[in-house]
Amino acid sequence: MLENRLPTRQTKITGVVLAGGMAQRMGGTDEGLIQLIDRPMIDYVIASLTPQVDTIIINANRNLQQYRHYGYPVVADTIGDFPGPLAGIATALSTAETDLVLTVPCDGPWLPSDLTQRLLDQFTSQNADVCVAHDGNRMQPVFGLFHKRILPDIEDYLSAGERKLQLWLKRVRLATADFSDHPEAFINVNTPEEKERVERILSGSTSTQ
Ligand SMILES: Nc1nc2c(ncn2[C@@H]2O[C@H](COP(=O)(O)OP(=O)(O)O)[C@@H](O)[C@H]2O)c(=O)[nH]1
Ligand SMILES: [Mg+2]
Repeated sequence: MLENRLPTRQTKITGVVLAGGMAQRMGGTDEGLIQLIDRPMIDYVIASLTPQVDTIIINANRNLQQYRHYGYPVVADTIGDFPGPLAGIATALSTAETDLVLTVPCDGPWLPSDLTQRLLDQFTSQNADVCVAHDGNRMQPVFGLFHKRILPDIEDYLSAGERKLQLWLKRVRLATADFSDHPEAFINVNTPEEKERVERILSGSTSTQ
């Protein structure tokens, strides 16, 4: 059972680690389980996410047994063929018991410690359906806060054969939260070269700047 270490927050939030991609640029290796220095990549994400949410779900499409070792529910996409992150978001929204779901990718080891708070502030003040992070140049929609009420619209969109998360966002009341002061948050590991770079940064031999 997770302790909610944000006593001022009344709204319950489920954190979802999106680990359901094919990771083609990684040669198809299951991204969340790739070793970064001495631990699977998802360990870093879960460690940063835990104090920010009330409960966690892992969304994965392979190696479900290994993901279950973390002790959280592991859910596979309800739509097959790896249609993209929106399928993972839909799966999470249909599984979560809270109205609000925070998504993060499994391949970014530096989640801001105030990710939830900043997304929730903008979500609430802009009366949004969805609030996503903005890095100063562009939206980073897999770092997002989604309300359960938009699930039917995602399902319609996916059933129509649409896939693109960025385009789907045009259909909802969208807020963004500024994280331009956290450029490291959006460094993610998509290729073996990026993995090497991130490992160098984590081991302290170089900086994120
Ligand atoms: N559930 C699910 N998640 C996916 C799928 N494709 C990608 N993802 C997840 O979405 C996130 C972003 O995917 P990634 O390939 O790293 O995209 P990029 O970093 O934006 O180029 C990662 O956490 C992936 O695991 C999918 O088909 N289903
Ligand atoms: Mg990525």
